[in-house]
Amino acid sequence: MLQLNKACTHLDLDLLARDERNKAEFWINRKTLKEATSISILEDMKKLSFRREFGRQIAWLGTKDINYRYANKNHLNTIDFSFAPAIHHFTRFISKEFSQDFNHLLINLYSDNDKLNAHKDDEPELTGAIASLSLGDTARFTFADSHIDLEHGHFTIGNREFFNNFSHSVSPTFRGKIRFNLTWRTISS
Ligand SMILES: O=C(O)CCC(=O)C(=O)O
Ligand SMILES: [Fe+2]
Repeated sequence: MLQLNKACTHLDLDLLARDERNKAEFWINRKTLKEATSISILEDMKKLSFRREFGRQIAWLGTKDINYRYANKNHLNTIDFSFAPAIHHFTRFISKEFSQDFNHLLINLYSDNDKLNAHKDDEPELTGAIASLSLGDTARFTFADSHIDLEHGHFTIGNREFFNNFSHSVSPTFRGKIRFNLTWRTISS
């Protein structure tokens, strides 16, 4: 079971301090999660079923009846966060930390040579930041003239301006093993 209090203590999200975040036009932060938290969330992954979409597999869950529509496809939440207890705890934690009601979680699963081509997460119904957690193998996240290698336990969060302005892409995994990337979003209704 996720030890939320310990996880909170070890997850100091103020890599870029709150007031600096408020001043910056674009920002993306990265931090590493406590291993116990990553393992609990990986346990939740086993309960989900994934389907193929645009070069990788996906699953989604979140607040009932919230629909995230992109690329002419609906992603309506029929599974509530409470179905996945570690994810549920972590969602509440980041929602409080960032004062944002994350109501949709899109999970990417990369295996073999899966990758994600350049895209923006700029659908008009998306509001606020997108938070993401990488588990498993490492992949390269490329944006603008820059990149970050996302390893197991890396938690990133980028603001709306970042996702509206920067295309980003994701490489195949470095060691050919599987990688999960969980992306928490807020869909306005
Ligand atoms: O796999 C990643 O790190 C990012 C995934 C992504 O860009 C997305 O789901 O929109
Ligand atoms: Fe994206």
